[in-house]
Amino acid sequence: MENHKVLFIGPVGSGKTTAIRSISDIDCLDTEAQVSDVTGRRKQTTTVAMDYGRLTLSEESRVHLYGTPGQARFRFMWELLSEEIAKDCAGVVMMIDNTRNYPMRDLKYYAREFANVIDNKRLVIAVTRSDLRMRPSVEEYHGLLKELGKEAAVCFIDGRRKSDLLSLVELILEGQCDYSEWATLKRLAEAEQKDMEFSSNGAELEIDEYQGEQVVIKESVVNGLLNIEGVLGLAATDANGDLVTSSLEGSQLENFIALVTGIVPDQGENSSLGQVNNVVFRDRHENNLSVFVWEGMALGVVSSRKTSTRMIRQQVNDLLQWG
Ligand SMILES: Nc1nc2c(ncn2[C@@H]2O[C@H](COP(=O)(O)OP(=O)(O)O)[C@@H](O)[C@H]2O)c(=O)[nH]1
Ligand SMILES: [Mg+2]
Repeated sequence: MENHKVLFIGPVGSGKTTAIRSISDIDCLDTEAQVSDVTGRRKQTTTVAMDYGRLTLSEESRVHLYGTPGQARFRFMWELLSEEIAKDCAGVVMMIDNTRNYPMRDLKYYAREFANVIDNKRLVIAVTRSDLRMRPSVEEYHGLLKELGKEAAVCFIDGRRKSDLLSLVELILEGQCDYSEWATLKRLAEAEQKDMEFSSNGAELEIDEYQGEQVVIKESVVNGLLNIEGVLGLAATDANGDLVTSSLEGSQLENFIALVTGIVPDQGENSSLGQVNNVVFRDRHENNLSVFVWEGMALGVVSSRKTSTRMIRQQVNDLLQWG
């Protein structure tokens, strides 16, 4: 019996769980939890541990499918999966959701986070939700991969279509597996999904046109953040140091300005938005001030002491990508 492994990585909502479920011929491991944060606007549950599914190709050949949780707060699982599962996997499928605000930043981020795995494995970029937004285009992704010095096929797929996913697995296993019935398998899948409706379930999401990869703090991001329980206010400055938005007053605002014009220590790369530095301060009123700095811009979020600052960080990331 040949056992092949394929690892699925990528941001929340890009379709990893859906993909693995659609091609698995066994019931999938369920490590989904209800989402309680801004992710909930996009989907009801999120993977907390990992996805696992299995695809039997023939009596001699099986494919084991593993999916990582998307949110960076479950990063410990990424390390485990890259160390244990990825070392002998046939290849990696990186799923990218084309409707996020900065999908190419996601690609860069996951390429960096999983560099030790993908540097010596076959990599396929699977772009989903292109039914909702066409750009970035295949050419734009190719350009980015070239810039990064990475070789990978770029496939625009529908993450819900089994036949599309079979094509991805076929690409990964090409030359590594003797199975030759892919065409039949895909035809069967197409027949199965013939009567299924793949609605563009994004109509209610109001997805903006692609604006390029320059991070901007949109009004919807500000409102989204202010709606989070425990968030008391925020302020942001642009690359020139000018205040672009603020709901802070008095000493809180002064603190924020003083901090961003001063020196913010480097806390490492911890976000798909590139080099985002994040430090947390506690103010006189025992509230937390989380400061995020990237590419000269700064965002300060004041939250009550009871609210987890890690949660705030995740929400800032999700909102900047989705808001
Ligand atoms: N419109 C559209 N929806 C998709 C596509 N691919 C996946 N989805 C939906 O997007 C959501 C993805 O969620 P999930 O699989 O949990 O993503 P994960 O966080 O990567 O595991 C599901 O509701 C899918 O039905 C696509 O290509 N187009
Ligand atoms: Mg998932």
